[in-house]
Amino acid sequence: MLCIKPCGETFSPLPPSLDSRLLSLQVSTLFIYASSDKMSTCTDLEKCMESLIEVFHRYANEDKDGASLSKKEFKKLVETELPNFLKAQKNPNLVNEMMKDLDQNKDQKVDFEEFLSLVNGLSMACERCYMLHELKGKKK
Ligand SMILES: [Ca+2]
Ligand SMILES: [Ca+2]
Repeated sequence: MLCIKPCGETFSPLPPSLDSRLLSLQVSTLFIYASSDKMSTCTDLEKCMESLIEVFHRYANEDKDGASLSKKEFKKLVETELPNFLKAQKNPNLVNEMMKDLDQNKDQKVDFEEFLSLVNGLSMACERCYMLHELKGKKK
């Protein structure tokens, strides 16, 4: 059973838009939760969050900088984790363009927050397809 576990002792700098005290409180709650024995009580959403964190770090940790994805790491993540999405695209330069779009602070790397905007965008697109599908199903 997957569950949120502590992922390290250091955290990347918090975006100024977030209340850092609130966030650290939430993080410590996650730590308490992970260290309890109730591993089987993880909800679907908690499992999703853990998967996002794990997938990101699986690729980000390939070089010395585990806090962000280099261009090479990002390419590998997209090719491995989003093969169907990639197959449906016809732009051979897509991965490079995605990276450029996501890299908000222009440091040539994709950090977790920037990675989340990819997940966010793709999830919203998928949800639209899901709704269309639902509507079609109801008309029948
Ligand atoms: Ca890295
Ligand atoms: Ca960046």
